[in-house]
Amino acid sequence: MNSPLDTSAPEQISLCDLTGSVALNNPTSMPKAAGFLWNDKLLLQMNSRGFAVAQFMQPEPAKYAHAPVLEAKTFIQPEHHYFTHHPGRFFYIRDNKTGEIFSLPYEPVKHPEQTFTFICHSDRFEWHSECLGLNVTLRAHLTPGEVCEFWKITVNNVSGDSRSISVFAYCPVGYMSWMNQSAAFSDALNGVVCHSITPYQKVEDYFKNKHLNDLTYLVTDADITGWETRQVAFEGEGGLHAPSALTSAKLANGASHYDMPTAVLQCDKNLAPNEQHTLRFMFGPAQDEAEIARLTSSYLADASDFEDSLIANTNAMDLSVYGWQQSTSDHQFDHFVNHWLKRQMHYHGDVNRLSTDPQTRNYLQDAMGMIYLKPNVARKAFITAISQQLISGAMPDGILLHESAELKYINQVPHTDHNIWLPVVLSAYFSETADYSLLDEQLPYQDSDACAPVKAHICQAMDYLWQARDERGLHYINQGDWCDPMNMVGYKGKGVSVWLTLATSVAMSMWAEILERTGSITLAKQYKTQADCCNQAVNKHCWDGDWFARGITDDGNLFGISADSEGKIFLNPQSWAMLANAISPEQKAKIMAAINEHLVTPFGTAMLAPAFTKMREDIGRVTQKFPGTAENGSVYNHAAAFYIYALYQHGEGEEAYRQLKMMIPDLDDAYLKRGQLPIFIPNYFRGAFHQYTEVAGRSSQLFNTGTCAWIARSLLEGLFGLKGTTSGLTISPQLPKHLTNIAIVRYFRGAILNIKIRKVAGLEKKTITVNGQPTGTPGLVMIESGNSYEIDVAIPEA
Ligand code: CEZ
Repeated sequence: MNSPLDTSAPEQISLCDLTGSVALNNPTSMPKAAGFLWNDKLLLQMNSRGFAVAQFMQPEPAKYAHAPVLEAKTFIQPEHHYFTHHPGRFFYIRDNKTGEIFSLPYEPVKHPEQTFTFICHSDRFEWHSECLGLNVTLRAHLTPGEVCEFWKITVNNVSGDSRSISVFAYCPVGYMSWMNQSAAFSDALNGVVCHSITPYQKVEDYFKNKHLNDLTYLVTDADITGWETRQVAFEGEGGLHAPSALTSAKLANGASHYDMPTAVLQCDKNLAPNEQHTLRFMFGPAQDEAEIARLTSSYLADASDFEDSLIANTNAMDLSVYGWQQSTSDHQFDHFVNHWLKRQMHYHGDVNRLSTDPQTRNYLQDAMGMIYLKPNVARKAFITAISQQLISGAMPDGILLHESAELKYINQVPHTDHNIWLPVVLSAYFSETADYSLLDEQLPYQDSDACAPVKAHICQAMDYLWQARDERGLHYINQGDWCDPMNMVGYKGKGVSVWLTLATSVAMSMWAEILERTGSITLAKQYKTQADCCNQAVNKHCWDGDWFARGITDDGNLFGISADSEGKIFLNPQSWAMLANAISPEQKAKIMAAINEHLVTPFGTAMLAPAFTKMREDIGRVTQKFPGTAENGSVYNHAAAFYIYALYQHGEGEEAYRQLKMMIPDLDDAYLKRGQLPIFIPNYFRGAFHQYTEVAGRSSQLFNTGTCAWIARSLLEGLFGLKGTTSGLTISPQLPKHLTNIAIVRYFRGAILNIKIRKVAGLEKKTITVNGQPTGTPGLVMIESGNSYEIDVAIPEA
């Protein structure tokens, strides 16, 4: 490992320079700490101790290793609970002379004397452990295009004596199906194959299911001395930390006939002092044995093919020449942004959270992150989404990404905000690319034969928002807006959302600006006037004295106000009032003070406070979530990111940076409380700081979140102040006091910009030179594709 980047980190965690990797050196200090790998068909979340959550696409998300009970089919859960029989990838090592065992990663044996390091690299997981005189390295990776996990274990005899050892690769497969499940060893494949039939009852499902990948395999290149495929026989009376099967010299080679399947392979080896032995395994789902045979011959016949599959993954995960690389005096922050933030943005835009019907708002905001990395991918996503608009102007609740995909779960609940995201994300797209030709693309509708240019589609989306307001000019909420579980504010058809009214205003202003830039002056004026009307309506009906209310219920009650004992203040209406420019300077000061007083916690800014402790039937199921989790008053990072962006829009760079650092903090002991490695921004940290102080700050461990695209936008447009114009870029950085010098390499419209921003004492106004020459218009730099530019920006120190 490289030298640690920062010594202020708690000793359990270390960052490695250049590689971007993060190491955890203790299996008990953050027991749920996890990382994730993905390709376009498969996602593998591994926690440091060996538990796994894996999903693959066929094309709907499915599992190939199951928990003992059939799980509800829904999004990957926050704060995942693990239990001994939870799916995992485990390797028992046995000293055949003494019978002693230990296991990697750490579960199930949890040997008290074993050393432990878990390293998350962007392309692989690695564990290092020493126990019983054996030094073991375990590695896992995926490779592009294959639905398969690649595991490699190397055991090195460091004891000084000759040793006889057995390695048992154990991948619990779990309860596959109540209709049909079995498992057996296959000589031809050199591994275990578990068979199942996905349960169904409707005859039409037979024809759909017969193409599913119902096999789960564990195959190896090693010489096998034994195997077991019955979970109960393997575990016996000993329990997973001391399986009965490991008390015999050789596994019983049992076949499972409707017993709960498992996959255990035994490999024996005599090791001379300092001799090491490497074994390779592949684990995953398949449709048939021919598919498994293809995988083994492609990757297990020759060790170099196995290594090449890792190189392919390393290359696929390398984002260094996309977007930007930053270098400031805040090394930990740079490290996170350059490696992990971009990776998480890429994950969202790449695989759409492993869904075939992403929620429209998620799909569009995830594509917003892609604008900065691969703008063509974002463009395609916008075209896909807009082509599914309804002729009424409404955007659907979810975007279908596959011909057989259907709107499921939350996408069957009518939400009212989807239209607003179009101009919001397009404004970022045009700033980044100036590709206004997108506006002229002729696109269809979901429910009509008509076709219209994108520009007309967006106007229709705005007009639809405009007519969905009540007599006061406030936007109806129906069964939810951005906040999914706020499902009972307006289900009777009257309730309105303050946030959505303000978001409508933001969308219309952003759209007006785009129209103005492309010469549609009259239309631009119309939408600008409509935005102002929204702002006036909110100010007239929903200002509570120190902040804005969150909405008005079906029964006409304002909520999210000082008179409420729970859910007094919500963050989103405040940030979006700032974004909508719906506030006076006095209101802004009041809002920021109220947020500081009621919502800021040591772990970030909560989404609402105090968290609800009982159901409010006029607000909805958000009030039933456990106080301080998810939308019920956690530090819901997506909402906190809106606030950060709003602060930058208002020139509040100092406070914006403080907020950013609460979300992406330096490594200090509070990390142990958060319980998460600094390799992604989680969906939330527990809030309800005053109500449940002891668990406040705990990470959801969930890496699905709209946050990252907004953090990227905040950094680029806000902190660095680099915003594209039709012909180039404006430069208006907002550096906090303690950052005096920053350097950014920015990949922008085919050019490479090497930008240095420095504060100069005594300087009166910003000066910019490009390749040594002062710029004509202050702050504006012209850019041509294919060129590279040295841009020096001097700003006053104040
Ligand atoms: O899902 C997210 C949605 O994917 O919640 C956000 C919303 O804007 C995103 O589009 C805020 O509500 O159904 C539930 O109760 C879930 O809690 C979801 O609301 C939530 C989860 O965080 C899953 O990511």
